[in-house]
Amino acid sequence: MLGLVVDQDRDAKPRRGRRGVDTRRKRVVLALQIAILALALFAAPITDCIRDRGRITVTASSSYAPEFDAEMAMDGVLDTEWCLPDNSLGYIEFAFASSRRVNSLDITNGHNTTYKDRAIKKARIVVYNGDKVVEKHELELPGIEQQHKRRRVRLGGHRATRLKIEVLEFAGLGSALSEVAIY
Ligand SMILES: [Ca+2]
Repeated sequence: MLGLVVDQDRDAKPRRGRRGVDTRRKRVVLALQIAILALALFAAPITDCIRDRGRITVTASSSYAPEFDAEMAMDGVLDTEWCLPDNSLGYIEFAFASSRRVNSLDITNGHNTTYKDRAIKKARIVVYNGDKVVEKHELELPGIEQQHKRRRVRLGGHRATRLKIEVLEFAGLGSALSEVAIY
């Protein structure tokens, strides 16, 4: 009798253990799936920033204030922005450490949640190889949106040393750019 009880316990314990392991595995898999989804949704700018750090120098015609400098458009953070002074046009330029092909551009427009909201409506993308213009592309954006939205612009794959975004029209109090990634 005692042996039977011990056998039942031996049978039962591993089953409980397996169920526990299976449950933990399911939780780990679910957590990984959520983490991967979160990375896909939110971490792309960070990944871009790490990839381009030290390889691209960002400058601009001017900026609203030091905390809105040109580098804010390529720092991997959506909530930081390059902003031009109120009611003015200008440009931002991305200079490459060495000549490279430029196949596409991901652009996330500005969206400042304070009362000073602003965004780009029209811009011209100009790709240079040295002093020579190798490509121009007109860009139209919806202006101020409720959420940051990343948009891809296909480019010609030319070899280039720098890329400039010239602001032609803005919405709200001026122009702003949250993030740019160049591929
Ligand atoms: Ca940013």
